[in-house]
Parts: sequence; structure tokens; C-alpha cells
Amino acid sequence: MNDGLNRAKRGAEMNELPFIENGAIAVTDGEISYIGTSEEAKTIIADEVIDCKGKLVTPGLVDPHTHLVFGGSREHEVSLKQQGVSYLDILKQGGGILSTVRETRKTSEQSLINKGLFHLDRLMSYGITTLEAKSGYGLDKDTELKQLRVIKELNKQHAMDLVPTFLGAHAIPEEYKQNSDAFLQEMLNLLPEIKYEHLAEFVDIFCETGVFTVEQSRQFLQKAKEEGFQVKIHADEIDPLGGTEMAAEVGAISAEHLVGASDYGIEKLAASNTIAVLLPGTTFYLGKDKFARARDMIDQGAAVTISTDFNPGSSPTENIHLIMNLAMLKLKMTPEEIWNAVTTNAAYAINRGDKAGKLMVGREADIVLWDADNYHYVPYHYGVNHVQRVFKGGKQIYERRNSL
Ligand code: IZC
Ligand code: ZN
Repeated sequence: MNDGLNRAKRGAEMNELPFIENGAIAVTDGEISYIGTSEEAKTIIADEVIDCKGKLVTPGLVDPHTHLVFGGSREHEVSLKQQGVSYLDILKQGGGILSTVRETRKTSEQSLINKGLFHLDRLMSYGITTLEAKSGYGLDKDTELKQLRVIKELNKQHAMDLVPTFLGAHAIPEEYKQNSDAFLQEMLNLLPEIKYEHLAEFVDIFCETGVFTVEQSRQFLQKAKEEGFQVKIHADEIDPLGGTEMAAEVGAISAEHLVGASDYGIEKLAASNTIAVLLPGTTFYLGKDKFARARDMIDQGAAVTISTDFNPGSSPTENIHLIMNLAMLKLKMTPEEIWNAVTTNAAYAINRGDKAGKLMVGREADIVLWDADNYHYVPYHYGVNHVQRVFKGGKQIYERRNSL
């Protein structure tokens, strides 16, 4: 609903969730033409009426951080993890992201499209109607461009809206092991072509021990900005390097993970317009005890969103409802904060705040009908799918077979 804001909700605003008891929505030509009480809606003459009595109805969800397009999978690394080999050690040994890079390089464009459609259908079944998708499993010109073209094609072929991010700086490929600066320059050299072909809206980098330093990341993102891109950053995911404050300093649209953000980083973040994208599913799947400090961030006034981080290594799940459960249990977010996080704030984190994440007259009718009679129920009943029906631009794109 219209909250009167044309930016992400921050701090205490996140705890305000506008909702209508006994509400009704009318859709005309794919757009919302009425939203209000069902009493007032009685005068509307409709071709088709969907009875939502006793059901929660929300905007389509937005997932602001996925690594949707990849070859292969990484279940073979689970036993290594069980033996205590860390995520970053697996990467150092040439596995992890680099294993997915080898698979993605040898997978055809058509196979990546088929695989992407499969995962998109599953993401859609959880009520997601808009999502961000990153490249980053090519680390060479041909494969990075292949991934971005696949994302463009998926956006055409699938009902969901995809927003592309260039994450060429996701890891240091074997070929550049001794010269990460030269590799970053090679990725920067791709930007004019990416821009010209509208293949990405954002540029992202993995700032982490053994990957790219804070200074390399800062310079890389500044150059990407000069090329006309908005920037994102994987920051302080595993080691606390100070990427959080750097994201605020370079004016990143969003900073992702932030598990190791320092007091200073949180302070800088809260004073900036950078949106914190928190990924509790990843922390859970990496087997860590310490989660991102969402409470401190929100209480100090930051804008926060959450995401699946869907990827084959650190978060192999499309289940955004599980992420909502974890946000409640581990990030100590309130149901109101969680719903704002997966709708309007997620949309702003990918520059779609004026299109997605709110139910408003004049907007595309991206609507989810839930098997729940109140919004507290979804983060509470954990690990399962609560969606009954999903509509994109007024058209039904998903329906559960047996519903309550
Ligand atoms: O494939 O491991 N953190 N990138 C940075 C990832 C997780 C995805 C992966
Ligand atoms: Zn990521």
C-alpha cells in the first residue's frame, strides 16, 4: 500500500506495516485499479472475482540477491565442510566458486537457460515476482557475457522480472592467481560493452580475505561508477575487513552480507543511503553461530532487506520463507520488519522501488495470496511454502494444487 515514501524504509519505519483488514483489490489491464476495503469495493463490477476471505494478500516478493545462473552444483563439498574445511579454504584449494566457474564455462547457453527457468519456477512458487541475478561464474569475457545474456533471455522467457548485476569480480581465476589487479582491469574493460548492450544495471565485487581487498574493491567500484553503473558489494561476509563502511563511503546502492560489520561500519551504514542486504540463510548454511547484527543496524536507523542469496555453494535454496523464518529467529527482526524487508526495501535495493514491492493503484498487479490468515504466521511456521497463488501483472503464474 502507499506509505507515502519514495525510498526504502529505515530504522523505526521498518516496523510500520500498512495493512487493510477485510481488504479488496481490483485489477484492470494488469494494473491495480482499486485497493481498499471490501465494503467499498462492492460497487465495482468485475468479470471475475477471487474469494480471498480469511487469507493474507501481499505484494509479490522481491529477492535482491541471487546467483541464479550457474553450471553444476557443489554437493561434493559437503563432506569437506563436515571435516572442518572452511568455505574460504575450499576456495583457496581451487574449489567453491572456482568449481562452479569450471562448470559454468563448459555449460551451453541453452542448458543455462533451461536450468535458470527451472530455478525461477521454484523461486516463483514462493511468491517472488521480481529478483536480482548476478553473473560471476565466468571470470572471463566469454562466460561472463554468456551468463549476462542468459539472464536477459530468462527475463524475456519467464514471467518474473529479472534485474541483472555484473559480478565479474567474484573470485580470482587460476589464470590470474598472482595478479589480481590485472584481472580486475580485465573485468573493468568489459563495462563499456555491458553498458552498450544493456546487460547489467549494477556492478558488484566480492571483498573478502583471499579474494579482493577493501582498497581494490573501492577503486573497482569507483571506476564502475564512472562508467555509469550503480554499485553493490559483498562485504564482511566471513572476515570483518571493513567493507561495510567502504560501501557507505562509495555510495553503493546496497551492501550485502555484513555479518562481520564493526560498530563503526554499522554507524556509517546507518548514516548513509546504502541498503543492507542480509542473508541469514548463508550464515546458517555455513554453520556459523554469529549472524548479521540486524537489530543494531535497524535500531541505529539503517534500511535493511533480506534475500535467499540463492547459489550452489553457500546458500542452495530458493525458499525465501525459510529466510523469513531465520530473519525472525536469528536476526531478531519483527514480522513487520521482515515483510517490509522482502517487499519494498528489497525493491529499492535493486532500483525497482517505484515498480515493485507495494500494492498501489497504477502499479503492475504483482500479488500473492497466502495459505495464512495473518502476516505473523509466515515467519512462524518454518521451512515450508505458504503460497497459494501468485499473480504477475494480473495474470496467475502459480497455484498450489490443494489449498486451505
Ligand atoms: O558460489 O559460493 N559468497 N559468493 C560469495 C558466493 C557466496 C557464492 C558461491
Ligand atoms: Zn552473493
